Amino acid sequence: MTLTLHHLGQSRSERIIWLLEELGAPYELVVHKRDAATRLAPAALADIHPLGKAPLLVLDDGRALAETGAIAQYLLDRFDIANRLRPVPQSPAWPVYLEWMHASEGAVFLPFLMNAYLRPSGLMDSPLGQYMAAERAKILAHVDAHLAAHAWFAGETFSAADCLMGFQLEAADQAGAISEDSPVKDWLERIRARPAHQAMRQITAKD
Ligand SMILES: N[C@@H](CCC(=O)N[C@@H](CS)C(=O)NCC(=O)O)C(=O)O
Repeated sequence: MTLTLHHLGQSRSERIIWLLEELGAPYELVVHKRDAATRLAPAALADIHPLGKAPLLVLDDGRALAETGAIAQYLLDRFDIANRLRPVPQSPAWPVYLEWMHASEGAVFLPFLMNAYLRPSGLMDSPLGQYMAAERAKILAHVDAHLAAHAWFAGETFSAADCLMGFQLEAADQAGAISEDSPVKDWLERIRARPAHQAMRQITAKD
């Protein structure tokens, strides 16, 4: 039995496809379509894991693993023994890497995700909408300052932290939220030049 990744179209689970491609790990892919009206995941995902969200990684023994961060750590511990995609623990880059790995689904994700709920509800100018806009600006300033000083999220070397930050920043770029003089533009160009990112884009083009 091999690993099976359950991916939801146009979702954050594309980061795990990219990571699997970077690792060169063997996997089978199952693509699920969002409901056209609600944009929610189909019931098929809830048959695999109670939360019914993507990504889900079904392991060799049939256990379904949820949570992007946990899946990334599982894959790295299993397929990145040589630490190609993460700094060595105890190196100065290690805590920097850890912070961005967790920020990607933590502080960074929510203010961008809230756009998807607040905009259709006409709540962008509400107190919550204004709070989330201020949070997004703070996060983008933090990301800008980091990428102005370092080539990659973990420092001077590409790592899995770049994969985990990719979805949010590509979405922000698509929404026109990244200014032309932001170092994020250059980082986006460099991630898009990576063969594994291009392989992921070929797969997700059908989403
Ligand atoms: N914290 C989870 C979040 C998973 C999640 O919310 N996935 C979204 C994809 S962007 C989803 O499946 N949404 C569809 C739904 O909730 O029905 C993770 O890191 O994987």
